[in-house]
Amino acid sequence: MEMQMSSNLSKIDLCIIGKPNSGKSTLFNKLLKKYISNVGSQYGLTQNLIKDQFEFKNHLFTLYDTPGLRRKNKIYDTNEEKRNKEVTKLIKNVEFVILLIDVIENITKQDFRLADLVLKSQKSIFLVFNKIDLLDDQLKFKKQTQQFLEKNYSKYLTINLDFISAKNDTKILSVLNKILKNKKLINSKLSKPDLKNFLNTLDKKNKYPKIKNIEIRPKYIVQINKQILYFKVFINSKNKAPKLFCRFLENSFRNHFKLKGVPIVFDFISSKNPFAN
Ligand SMILES: Nc1nc2c(ncn2[C@@H]2O[C@H](COP(=O)(O)OP(=O)(O)OP(=O)(O)O)[C@@H](O)[C@H]2O)c(=O)[nH]1
Ligand SMILES: [Mg+2]
Repeated sequence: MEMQMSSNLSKIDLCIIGKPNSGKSTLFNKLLKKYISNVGSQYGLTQNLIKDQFEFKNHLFTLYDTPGLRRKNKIYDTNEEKRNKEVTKLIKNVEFVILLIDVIENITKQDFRLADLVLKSQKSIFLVFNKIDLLDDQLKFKKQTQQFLEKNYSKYLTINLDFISAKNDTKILSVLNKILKNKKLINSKLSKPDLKNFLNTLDKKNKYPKIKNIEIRPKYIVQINKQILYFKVFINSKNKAPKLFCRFLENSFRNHFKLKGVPIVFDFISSKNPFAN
């Protein structure tokens, strides 16, 4: 009977990654409401992947705690290298990743590297700043972080941002709720008229980036049925779509359809004969 009940739950795989000491095991235990993974101020405490399950709003979460990930040039130990590879492999097998960042250290190059790794695997990523209880002015920190990333991080529209205290159980549920919302977004099906309307809106704005004086335009977009949001974009050029254009299209698309914080794959397809209609 119990087996049957749990099979009705929708499943979500979630892993927590981040630098050593960012509070991964603390968050892991809080989400599971039991002390499973050892917590401590000692650097590199967690040495193995730890896995457990919990239920939240009709969903069965499989949660993973992972060893802290340091920069490659700080690793002298083959065991640590092996552990890193395990985490990299795990990222490819889950849907959602929480990248935990200690607010006192703030975001570093290593965090951006880890975020890139997750985004390359086309997973949904939550950049979660932890230990906000240690801040004098939490609101100011949030605003500054948001503004900084919006300005300086080209993947800003692809990520989700949160601020928590794992230790004090502050705002942890809000992260879970956002993950559930995110899952719904990932399953969006956009209709043909909606996609056409998007192209019309772009045409009206007429702000296509010019590359060597040539304006590249999307002619047609079609959604392909896949596990993730996947679109084929046909363009009016026989050459490969330039990066500038790809970024322009992706950002416009995310803003138009309010698809922030989810992975989207755009497959740009050049025309054999760009002048044919
Ligand atoms: N003030 C404060 N301390 C926290 C918070 N979360 C974790 N800590 C502390 O940070 C230290 C590291 O916590 P862990 O959960 O062991 O960190 P970890 O990321 O699992 O570390 P590794 O396993 O070494 O990678 C511990 O001393 C925790 O008590 C928090 O929200 N606020
Ligand atoms: Mg740990």
